[in-house]
Amino acid sequence: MAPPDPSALSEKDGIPQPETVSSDQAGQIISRRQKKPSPQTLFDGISQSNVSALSRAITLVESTSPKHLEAANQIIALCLPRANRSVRIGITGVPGVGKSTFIEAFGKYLTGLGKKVAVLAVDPSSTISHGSILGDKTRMEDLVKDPNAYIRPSASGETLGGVARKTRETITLCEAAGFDTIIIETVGVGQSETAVHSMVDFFLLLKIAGAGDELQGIKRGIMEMADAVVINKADGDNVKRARLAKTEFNRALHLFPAKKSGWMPKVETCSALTKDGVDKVWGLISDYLELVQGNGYFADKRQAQNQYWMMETIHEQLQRHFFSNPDMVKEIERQKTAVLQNEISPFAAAQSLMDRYFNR
Ligand SMILES: Nc1nc2c(ncn2[C@@H]2O[C@H](COP(=O)(O)OP(=O)(O)OP(=O)(O)O)[C@@H](O)[C@H]2O)c(=O)[nH]1
Ligand SMILES: [Mg+2]
Repeated sequence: MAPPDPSALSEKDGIPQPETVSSDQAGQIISRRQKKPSPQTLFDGISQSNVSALSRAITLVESTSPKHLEAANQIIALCLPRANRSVRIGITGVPGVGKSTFIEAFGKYLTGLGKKVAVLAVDPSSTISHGSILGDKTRMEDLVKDPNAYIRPSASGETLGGVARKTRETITLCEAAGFDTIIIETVGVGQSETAVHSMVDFFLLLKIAGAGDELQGIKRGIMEMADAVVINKADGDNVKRARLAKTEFNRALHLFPAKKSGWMPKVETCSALTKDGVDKVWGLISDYLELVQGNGYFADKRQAQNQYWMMETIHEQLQRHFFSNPDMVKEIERQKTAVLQNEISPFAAAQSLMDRYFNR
């Protein structure tokens, strides 16, 4: 036996590994934990309405890594035949109008009717804020806890085109997971309403009663897109003003040309806080669906949207490819300087960049 080490700093050997933990098995657990589920495994989970499989698949769809793109595309291809059996509702309105509060009340009402509700968002500004819905989860307290609801914040870190495409693919995944009512929220700024309008069946503009100048500051385009205007916060002292606003909006909507759907946009008042009128909003959406499913417009619109998104995806990927090419990045900077110094016309500079990109 070796004599004990006299140093005070000496350490004893640790206790040996107990036999019950086999290093073989421990290794297996670690490797299983690290293994990414295959697209088929995720799809199987999604078709069994497994929300964690759904979330993992959405994360793949949202990833910008080319590695994930292939897996994401495979999952979407598997999900497509199961998708489409849903109603997609877009909701827009300026900050503070009550979108989150309304979606909470409306979502709870719908799950109460036995529906499965997914709430998504298109919010390209969320790169910094990490999605308004996320901060909002406190405002959707009941809906978050509802097993028949799924809330997912906006994809971030990209252009509007990128965020919108990913949201559209996320719709497919949610539908395959059995969500039959998809609500897509967007803040009424920039072009995001147009993007949301092009992926939904029904587009709802949320407003509050102002000081009698209801139509001021509303972009004409948004009014034209709206299938319904809902005047929120019609409670307390506001009820009368909300009613007046309803009349004014009704009058204004009649001035727009008839929609291809044959639907005359409706105006309704509600209070997301007291939940008063939330049922009427669903009532008018149901009327709309009955009309457009009957006259074929519902299916036609979805077909047109599919083609639109094919073209959008091409635009987006071409742009990304062009602008992320390191050689082009350098060359663009060079040409920008040349344009600035009047050495070349903007059109000639653009042409020279295109020629270089396409090796002409
Ligand atoms: N009185 C009343 N207040 C409401 C109603 N709906 C929402 N609010 C209040 O209005 C404020 C803004 O509501 P949000 O639901 O956060 O509005 P939002 O449109 O989601 O706002 P952003 O997320 O910032 O775009 C909150 O203080 C709500 O409590 C309503 O029907 N009546
Ligand atoms: Mg909100």
